[in-house]
Amino acid sequence: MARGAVIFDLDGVIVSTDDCHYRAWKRLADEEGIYFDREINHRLRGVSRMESLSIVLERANRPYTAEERQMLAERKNAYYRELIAELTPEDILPGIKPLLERLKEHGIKIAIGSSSKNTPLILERIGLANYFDAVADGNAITNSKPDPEVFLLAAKKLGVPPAHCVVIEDADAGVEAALKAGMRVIGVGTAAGNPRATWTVASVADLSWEKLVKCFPDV
Ligand code: B16
Ligand code: MG
Repeated sequence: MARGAVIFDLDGVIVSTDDCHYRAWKRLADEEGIYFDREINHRLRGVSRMESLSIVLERANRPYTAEERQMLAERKNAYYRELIAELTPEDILPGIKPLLERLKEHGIKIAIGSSSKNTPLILERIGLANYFDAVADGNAITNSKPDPEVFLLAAKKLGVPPAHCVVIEDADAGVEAALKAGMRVIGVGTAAGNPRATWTVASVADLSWEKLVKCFPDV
């Protein structure tokens, strides 16, 4: 049986696509005359595209039909894909590549647990398309974070019990999702101040290997 697994969130943990999301939503909101700033953007972390749109439209001064919402979401995604098309392996965040390699060396499984439907494109752009033991993403789930579905799916695909999985997340919604899945969770970046996380670090580059392997007693 596998020794355990680390499940990585994608946006904001592996790569800073969180800023690309912000710029794409900002462009859409400006075109529609809707107020949008980084504080509102913070609420979109980890949640699905359509739920994100509902949050953006809270500031709209008129209602939008279901058809209009669909078109707005598609427009935002086109802007976002223009930005992520520029990603390269250089955009992988500090500390990620050495951690992934060390986990592999020690027989600890690695997976992606992301709400994003653009996960395959992002992984391809940063050169990690066939790197993970399992990928669970927005294309395969019905309920996005804070629902635990994406992390439970990752664990199932890996064949590792949830209690033997550790999640690394930058979103408060993702911290809740991991806890609901019965997993331990390390809060990084914007989740580094989240008291609900099992432990927190400013960046994956600051993560202690000694502390992490204690989660996997037989390693
Ligand atoms: P897409 P994660 C999430 O990815 C983002 O944090 C969130 O801001 C975004 O709305 C969501 O993916 C859906 O993304 O529009 O590409 O399907 O942080 O769970 O990796
Ligand atoms: Mg994230």
